[in-house]
Amino acid sequence: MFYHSRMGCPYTVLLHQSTHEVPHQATRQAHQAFLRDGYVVLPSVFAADEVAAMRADADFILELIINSSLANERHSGRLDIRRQCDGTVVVRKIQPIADLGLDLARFAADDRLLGPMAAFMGDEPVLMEEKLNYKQPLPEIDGCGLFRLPQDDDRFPIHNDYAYYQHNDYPQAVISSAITIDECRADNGPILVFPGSHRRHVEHLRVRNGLEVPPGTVDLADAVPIHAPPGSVMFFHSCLIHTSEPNRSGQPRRLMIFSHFPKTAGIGFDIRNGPNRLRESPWEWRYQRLKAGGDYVDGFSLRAGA
Ligand SMILES: O=C(O)CCC(=O)C(=O)O
Repeated sequence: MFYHSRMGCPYTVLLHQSTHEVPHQATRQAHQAFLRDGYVVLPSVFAADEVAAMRADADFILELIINSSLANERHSGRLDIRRQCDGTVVVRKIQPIADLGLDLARFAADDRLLGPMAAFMGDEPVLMEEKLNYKQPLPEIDGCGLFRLPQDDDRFPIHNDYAYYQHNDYPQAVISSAITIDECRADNGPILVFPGSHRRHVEHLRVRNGLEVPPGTVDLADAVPIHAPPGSVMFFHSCLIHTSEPNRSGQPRRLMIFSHFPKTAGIGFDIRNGPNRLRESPWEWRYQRLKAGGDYVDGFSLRAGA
């Protein structure tokens, strides 16, 4: 297995062949890249059957959240969805998800994430939040009127994650790991990173779809697109400035992002996403009961029109 960082292919290093153990030397090199650039990519960490399990969970969760919204006539608080200017509806993100998909939940505790992260943070990583960024255009939905659908696309502003964390006093030592469920390519809105930008946090401005660094902080010409096959992992520092442009491929570009904090930071259990899980779960159970009792029939399917 190989990893790459800002230098791309010339800086490709053999990590491991077929085991899940990352040899010490390779971890050290990945750690150096992480310290220098604020991120490091390990390509093809997860095997094809594992990626298939992630896709199955992603589809299940998407159908669950749309159908639960339709059954309850209420926009799920987990769902970030938009109407693009061509009229198509796109799911940008569903958060949180670890209580909805067993395989995705298990991957949050996988040694292939925890091992490198423990080395990078010098502590035991503890899960703080998880989100699935779908960038997925949807087939037509009957009853779509109940959703709040801002006219917008699925881009992410130019930001770092610490801009959000600092409001809750979470430390800069949080590390995120983004697993590519689909290949990330030039045409599907891959993450773009600004190598070395993690060394200094800059205060952000509020923009229409989140927080953004002030104009002039970075030059888009310096952005490095993270192109990677399915099952790859990008580890990144909470202060690394990153962004992504709209997915123009017509296909999903799913990225599973886990964020872990160092245990010594002593952040409370599920303090970030727990309240949303508690708010949403009774509605999801109500949907299941309506469906089991024959009072609701799923109106949405990803296979419709396939
Ligand atoms: O999924 C993407 O393209 C970007 C994700 C991102 O910037 C975020 O979730 O903070």
